[in-house]
Formats: sequence, C-alpha cells, structure tokens
Amino acid sequence: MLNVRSIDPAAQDLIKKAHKDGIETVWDRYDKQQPQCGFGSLGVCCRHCIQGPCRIDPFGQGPDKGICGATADVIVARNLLRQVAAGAAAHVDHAYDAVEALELAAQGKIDYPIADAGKLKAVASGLGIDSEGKEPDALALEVVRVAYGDMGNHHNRPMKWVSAHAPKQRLEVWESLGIIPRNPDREIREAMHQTTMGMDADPVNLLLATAKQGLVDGYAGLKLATDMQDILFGTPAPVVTEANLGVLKEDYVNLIVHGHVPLLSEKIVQWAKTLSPEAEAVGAKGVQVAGICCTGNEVLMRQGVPLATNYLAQELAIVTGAVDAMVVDVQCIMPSLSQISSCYHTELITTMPIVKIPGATHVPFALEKADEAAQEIVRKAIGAYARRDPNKVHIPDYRAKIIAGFSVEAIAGALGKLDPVQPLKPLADNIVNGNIVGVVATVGCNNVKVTQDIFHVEMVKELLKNNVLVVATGCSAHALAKAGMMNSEGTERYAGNTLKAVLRAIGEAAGLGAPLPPVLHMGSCVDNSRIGDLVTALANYLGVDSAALPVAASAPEPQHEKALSIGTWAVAMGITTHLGVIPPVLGSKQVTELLTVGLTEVIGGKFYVETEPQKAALGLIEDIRKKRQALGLDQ
Ligand code: NFS
Repeated sequence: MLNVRSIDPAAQDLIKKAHKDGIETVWDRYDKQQPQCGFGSLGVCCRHCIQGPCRIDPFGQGPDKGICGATADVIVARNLLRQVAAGAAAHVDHAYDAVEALELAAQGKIDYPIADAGKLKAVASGLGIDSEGKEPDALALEVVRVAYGDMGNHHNRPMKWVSAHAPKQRLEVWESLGIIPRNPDREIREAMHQTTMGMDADPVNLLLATAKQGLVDGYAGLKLATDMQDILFGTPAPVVTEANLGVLKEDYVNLIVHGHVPLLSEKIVQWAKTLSPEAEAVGAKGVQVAGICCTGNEVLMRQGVPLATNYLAQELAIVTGAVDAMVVDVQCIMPSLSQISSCYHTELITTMPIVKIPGATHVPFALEKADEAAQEIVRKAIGAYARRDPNKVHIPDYRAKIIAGFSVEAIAGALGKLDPVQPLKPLADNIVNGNIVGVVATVGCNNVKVTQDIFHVEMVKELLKNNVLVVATGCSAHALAKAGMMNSEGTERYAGNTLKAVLRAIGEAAGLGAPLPPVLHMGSCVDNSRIGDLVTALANYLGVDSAALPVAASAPEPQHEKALSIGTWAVAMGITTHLGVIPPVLGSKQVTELLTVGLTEVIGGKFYVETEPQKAALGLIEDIRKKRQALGLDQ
C-alpha cells in the first residue's frame, strides 16, 4: 500500500518514517478527502454569486441550469477561464518582480550586478533596441521601459513581448482570433470581469478568452521572467550535480530553498558559501543548500545547486530530520510545512508579504535588503543545526547524477560544435531524417492523485525507446532527474538506437566524452519559455508554422492552475498538449469537445487527455507521426 504513493525510493522510505513519527502527510489528507465532490471534479458547480452555490446534475435528473440560467457549458467554461487567469496571474506577478529587480539593479539602487550583458544585448535586439555603444545599465533601463510599457499599455496595440517573440505565422492566427494580449494586468482583470455574474454566457467566446490568457502567461509571465532572470543572474550553461534527498548531508547544515522566484535564493546560495566558517564553528562541515520545486530548478540551472525533491515530497524533506531551515518564497508551498517543522527542529522561514504561514518565522525580503535577509536566513539555519536531534535523523541514501543547465543558448552551444554556422541544423537534420522522431516537452507538477513520478518516468521511457527526444522543466524535470534520465548512462539505458547515436555524436563533439543525456533539463516552469524559444527557432529554421512541427507537450501529473495556463499557451502555439490528470471540465460536453478536438481547426493545437502512461506516450508518438507525414518527412 505504502509504495503506491510514490515510485521514488527516498519518498517511500520517508513515508514510512512519517508514519512512525506520527506525521500526517499530503497522502493522508488526500485519503481523508475521499470521496471527492463529483460536481467539483466535473466543473459544474458555480460560486460566482451568492444566490448560489449552484450545481448542475450531470446525470440529467436534477437541475440543468443555475439560478441565473447558466448551463453546465457556461459554468465549466467560466471556471476554466478563471483557473487559467489565476495561473497567468502567478507568472505575471513573478515576472513583474524580476522586471523591478532589473530596473533597480540598473539604477544601482540594489546590489544585484547584471551578470549577463550578452543576454541583455540579445533581448534588446529582439525588441528592436540598438545596443551599439550603450553601457549595460543604460541598455537594461531601455529594456525595462519596454516591459513596463507592456505592463501599463492602455492602447489597443499588442504587447511587444508577444509581437517580438512569437512565431510570425502564429501571430497571424492569434490576430485573426482577436486574442493577442494588450497588457497582462488588463487581460487578467478582464477575465475576472468576463466571468462574474451576469457576464459572458458563450462557451466559445469564453474559451477564446482562455486562449488569450495562455498567451498572457507565455509572454508576460514565462518569457518575461526568464529574460529578466537570465540578464540578472546569467543564462544557464551545463552543470553536473545530483538529485534526490540523498544530497542532504548529515554533517552539514542543510538549508532548503523552495518556491519559485530566484531573487532571494541566489543571494542565499552566495551567503551560504561566505558564511561557511560560521557553520564550521558550530561543528558542521559547511552549509549544504538544496532545492525544492522551481526555486530549486532556478538555482540548479545557474549555480549547480543539487535538487532535493519535487512538489509532492516537500513535507518528506523535513521528515528526514536533517533539514535545519527551509526557506520559501511563492507558489506550491504546502501550509502543512509549518506543522511538520514543529515536530522536528527545522526553521520554516517565509519571506514574501503575500505568503505568510502561522508558525513559520517571517524574514521579510526586500530587494534593497536582500543581503541582510539572506545572511539572517543562513544564520538561522546554522543556529538550528545545534538543535538537531540525531535520533530523528534519517537521510535516505538515494541520489542520481544529473547534467542540467540546457538553456537554448547551451543547446545551440553543444550543437554548434557540429555546425558552428547553423547550430540548429544538426538537430533539424536529425528530425527531418527521422533519427529523432520528434521532441516532447514534459512539464508540470506532481499530483497526489497519481503515484508520485510514475507518469513522468514511465511515459518518458516509452518516448525515449521510440527515439523521441525529451526536454523537461518543473517538477517533471525533478522526477526524471531522480530516475536517472538526465545523465549519459540514461542515454545508454533508455534511448532508442537512432536517438542514442545522435546523442553520442553531439556529446562527443561537445567534448563531454559521453553521450548527451536523453532528457534535457531546461529549467523551472517559467523556463518553459525556453522550450517556446526552441520551438520558435525550429519553426523559423524549417520555415513552417510551429503547429506543423513534430513536437508535442505533456503535463503528466498536473496539479496547479499554472500548469493549466502553461498548457493553454502550448495549445495556442499549435502544439498537442497531453494531460495525465483530467481537469474539471468533463461536466460540459461542449467545452470538452472544443478543448480536445474543436479548437484544432482554429488554433492548430489541442488538449489530449490520457491517464495511462504508455498509452499517452503512444498517443503522442502517433500525433508526431501524423505531423511528420503532413510535412512529408521520412517515417
Ligand atoms: Ni510548475 Fe514549479 Fe512543481 Fe507544478 Fe509547482 S513547482 S511552477 S506548478 S508543482 S511544476
């Protein structure tokens, strides 16, 4: 019974310890929620006004309309639009913080030196800004002005971040549908308005608005955040480290960074090194920083910090009894961490004004005082180390070697060893000749409804065997990292013959002395923008619409509204996007039909729901083969 919770051996081990220690975890609380509400699962309950709540009887025996007259189709479509808008809001808020940071950095008001002047120039030139003879700070301020111009755009012009970065053919499609966002805040506000009582009752119109939110997410959230963060902290390049809770060390101060925005965690990584002598003074060998969720991915990609674990095992990290402090910023943080920390010696530290948890210590983070906050946090971890109870410590000895840091720039760098003039050519050629059948991006979360990591791992095994190259982000990347799919041995073990040969050749040329991993870690969830950039570059190189490429996406175990907004963006890019957990839409035949079939005609992409990993892989491969056929490529 226990091991159906997770396929990760470290998690299995710690679930047992949690039971022994009397700790309630996400799985226990999930059990207590059974059976879950059928109306909610189908998306047919509405709480948008207080005449309700209303719910539609899915079996056709009770009410078929809400009090105002809204049908199941209307209720499901409105609920979905709100969820996708919420996901987009989270990413736009994140991106806005990063823009502000770049502005203050360029003005010299905060101690965040611009790390990547090259990326700054690239971003500027993408926006049509001439960087000739300009100092980085001045150029950064021009870039920031364009970003703020989008954020505050009160004209009906499209956002520059969209028009500058989207594939040209896509822009035409989106324009014809009237879904190009003008200003992210305005669009999110409009979505809230559009879905309030007495507003839009046309499911098709509501779904087009949902697609627009996908574009808000993709460009004003993901792309903007990644661009700003790369400029500030550097564009990722390959790094070698390890993944899973075995990276925690008994004789070190263990400090976990968890959340999504790297503005504070970058400083923590730096101060953990500087303050290492203070850790030694209390008898530890140093400070070991490790990451959970996407903050973990951010500091992995740029600083080579090891990955502790992904979303579903965040509580179990504390159950090791070896985490001295866990610092959280925003998103995907379980409130239960506070209760669990109180059973061990762990300092749970919240840092953001919009994320406070009773029982946690709050160390306020402000850009102007980032160094002070980071030092205080590292010192709190060192202080807690002395209170660690050795009898409660159990670090499961599992960790897998990983190579991460595959930004588009890094991929182009590796491929450039084969063709310095046209770095994308080797990849494109191998897709065209069928050595690589296609590319699938696996993204998104764990979901307690699925055995942790199983869908990511089993589906990807099948894809690799069939010579599909996999790129990954978010908690999916964590899952595949822990399972040993992000190292050269993983290529030998899992890749089909033609894919293996390509990865060997690239690894050889890039001087790795071993094949490239079969799954390329492209970063956090906002770094799905990198996958978007890769798709856009491939489409441009081959001179086709992104919707025509033999490329697909999958969120095998999605839980967050952000996963829905990212998926919506992928669909708007024309990409078939698989979900391994059914979102709450089945209560409307019309909405379900539009999302999985009907939308394709207008937008090129579609959602594909399949809850069995092997079947999902085969379904995606079939989709890819159809696209190959349509392009006239070898099968
Ligand atoms: Ni993405 Fe990252 Fe993980 Fe899902 Fe949460 S951490 S932003 S939302 S759970 S992948």
